[in-house]
Amino acid sequence: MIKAVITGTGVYVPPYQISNDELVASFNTYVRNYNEQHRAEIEAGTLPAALESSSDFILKASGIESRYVTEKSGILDPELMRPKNLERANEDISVQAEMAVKAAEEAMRTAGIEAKDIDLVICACSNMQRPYPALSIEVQDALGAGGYGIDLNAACSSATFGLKSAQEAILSGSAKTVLMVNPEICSGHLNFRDRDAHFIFGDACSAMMIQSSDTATAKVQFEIKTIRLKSAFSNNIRNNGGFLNRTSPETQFNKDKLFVQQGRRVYKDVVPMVSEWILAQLHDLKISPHDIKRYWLHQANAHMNTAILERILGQGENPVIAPIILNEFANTSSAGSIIAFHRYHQDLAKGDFGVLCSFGAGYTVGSVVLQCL
Ligand code: CO8
Repeated sequence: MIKAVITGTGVYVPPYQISNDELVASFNTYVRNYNEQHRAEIEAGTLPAALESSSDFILKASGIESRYVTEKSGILDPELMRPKNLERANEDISVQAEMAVKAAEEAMRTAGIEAKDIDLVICACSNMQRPYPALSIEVQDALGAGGYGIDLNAACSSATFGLKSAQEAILSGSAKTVLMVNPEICSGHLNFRDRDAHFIFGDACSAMMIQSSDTATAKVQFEIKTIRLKSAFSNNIRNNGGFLNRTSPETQFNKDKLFVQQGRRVYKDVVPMVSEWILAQLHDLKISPHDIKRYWLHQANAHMNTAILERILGQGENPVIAPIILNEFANTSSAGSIIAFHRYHQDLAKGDFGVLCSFGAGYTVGSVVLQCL
């Protein structure tokens, strides 16, 4: 019987890294300038003073130490606080497609396949830099892949939702070789003036090759045993940026047109949701959570992953069982759990089980049980 197997992964790491100290220095300069500019209103009590950020808080609250970004100078400029000049001419490959191509090339090398073998490209990520033509089709063209491309967005769970589409395409016979890419430019939709969130995200792109077991030749393969997806509507993570913004020019650049969240609420809602979801899936497969060699969890907050592990295993933080990459990358949305898989799967032996799980805006949860072949 044909199975869907993961045969290769790749990760593109953007060229610039920003430490917490660098980010906080820029943010605090902005705060001091803002308070100076609004001194009269602040002293009159008609405007609250802006509060400074701190590296200590960021590390303690989230576990994040640094992040990679596609463009650094604009983000750290206290007058701008956004990446700059990331748009290109139509004749040139777009920034997001370019990072996808780089990650894809590594995944293809690992899987031992050529672009012409690909018959489906799925671009799955939180934000596409344009509505159309689909980014997946641009990636398909840049690689010289065949078949067709589709774009898919399920926020931080885009990659696991994308894996489900890849698995279904393979099992139904509509594709043999699927490339899934997750090019995340989170810095493009992060409000670097928002003290609650300015430190949360980074940029990166992950890629996965998913193949039909009858044609896969890679030495290391992971069978996709089951994938369970869940969504439950919530306004606690939201971004109102979109094509209707221009119909209300007076609010076009309001703060809600970038990433906004109720972080505490998200934490409290998502931890039980995810742990119950994984436990139910493993129960139905008759696999004990203790027999899972590795949990590649979504990389948003290190404490969140510890709390989920506590509920699943009765014990918390464990970098071997549930590796953390968010200390270096911050939250890279859909790419996070795939980067964790990419870096920490080589030591698994034939027969070992692992769980790849994402969660985020929507809310969405995607849990994938894998077995090393
Ligand atoms: N520096 C210093 N102090 C601060 C700062 C700061 N930068 N920010 C807040 N504080 C202060 C607050 O003012 C508060 O002070 P007080 O106690 O005096 O009122 C105190 O610190 C505690 O504040 P919080 O309660 O807000 O802090 P938390 O401990 O809850 O930590 C976190 C905040 C880190 C945001 C945490 O709540 C968290 O990680 N929650 C989970 C969030 C999550 O997982 N979200 C998923 C989002 S990703 C997703 O779904 C994909 C979206 C698409 C991608 C978007 C790309 C841009």
